[in-house]
Amino acid sequence: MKGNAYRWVGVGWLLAMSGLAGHVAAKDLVMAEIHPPGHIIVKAEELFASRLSELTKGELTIQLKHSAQLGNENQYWENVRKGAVDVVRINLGGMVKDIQSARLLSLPYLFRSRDHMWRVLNGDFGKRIKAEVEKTGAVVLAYYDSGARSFYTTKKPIQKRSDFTRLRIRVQDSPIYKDLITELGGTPVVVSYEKVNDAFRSGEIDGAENNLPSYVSSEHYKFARYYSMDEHSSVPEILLMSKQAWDGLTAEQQKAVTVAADESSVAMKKLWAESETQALAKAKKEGAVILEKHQVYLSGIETYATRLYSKYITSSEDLGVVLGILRSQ
Ligand code: GTR
Repeated sequence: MKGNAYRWVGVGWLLAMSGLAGHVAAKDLVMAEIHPPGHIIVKAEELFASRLSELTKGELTIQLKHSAQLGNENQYWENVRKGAVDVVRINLGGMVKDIQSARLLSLPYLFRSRDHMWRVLNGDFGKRIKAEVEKTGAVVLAYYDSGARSFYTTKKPIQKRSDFTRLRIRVQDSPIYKDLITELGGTPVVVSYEKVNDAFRSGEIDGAENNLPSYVSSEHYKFARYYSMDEHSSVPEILLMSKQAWDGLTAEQQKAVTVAADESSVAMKKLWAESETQALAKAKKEGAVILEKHQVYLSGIETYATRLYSKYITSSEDLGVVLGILRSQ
C-alpha cells in the first residue's frame, strides 16, 4: 500500500514536470506613458497590451503605468535605454538631443499631410530612425500618429509672426523647439507635459503648442483658449522596448510583440482623424476659439520657422534627405 502511494506521488510529479517542459515563464512588462486613459494613444496601447497577451496566451502581459506615474518623457527615454523600464511610448521630438534623424523629422513644415509623413516613415527614412535608435539600446516596435502641432495662447490668438513678441511659450525639452520660438520672436520655456497646467496657472507661460487630442485631453484649453491652426510640425510617436527586455524574450514572443505593436499602430491610424474631430468639437463646446489655417498669416511664420533648416541640416547627405522628403509625393 505504502509502496503504491509513493509510486502515485512519483507519477504525479513526473506529469507535473512534463506539463512544465517547454513552458515559458509568464512576464509582466512594465510600460510608461504620460497620457491618461481616454487619450487615443492610451487606447492604442491598451490594444497593444490585449493583443500581446492574446497572441502569447498570457505569457506576456503589459502593466501600463499611464498618467506619468513613472515620471516624465525625458526620464522614459533615458530609462528605456538603460533597461530600467521595459516599454515606453514617447514623442520623437523628445529624442532630438541624441538622434539626428529625430532632429530632421522635427523640422517645422517638413510634411504636407499625415499621408506624406507615413510614406516617409514607411520608407528608407523610417529604417534610418530605427537603426539610429537601436544603436542607443532601445528597440523600435512601432510608430503612432501624432497629427500636426499648432500654437495656443491665453490672451489673444496668434495670427502672424509679430503676435509672438513678448510671449512665453512652453516647449518640449528640444533645442529645435526652443530655436523655433526664438526665431518667431517669443521666449521658449521648457516645461514637462504634466506640469504645463501649473505653468499656465502660475502665469509662467502665455502659450504652448500641441495637437488637438492632447490640447483637449490635457485640458490646456481651460487656460489657453485661442488655438491657431498653423500646423507647424508633425512629429510622430514611437513605441520602444528596452534591448534588455527584448533579448529576454523568445523568438516567438518577439514576433508576437512586433505583430501586436504593428496592429495597434494600424488601428490607431484609422481612429486618428476621428479623435481630432472629437477633440475639436469638445474644444469648441468648452469655449475655445479656433483659428482655421486660412485665418493664420502663415507665410511670415513659415519663413522664420524654416530658418532652422540651415542650423540643423549639418551634412550634404542630410540636405539630400530633407530635400528628398520635401519633394516626395
Ligand atoms: C504630445 C505627445 C507627448 C508629449 C507632449 C508634449 O502630443 O503625445 O508624447 O511629447 O505632446 O508636448 O510634451
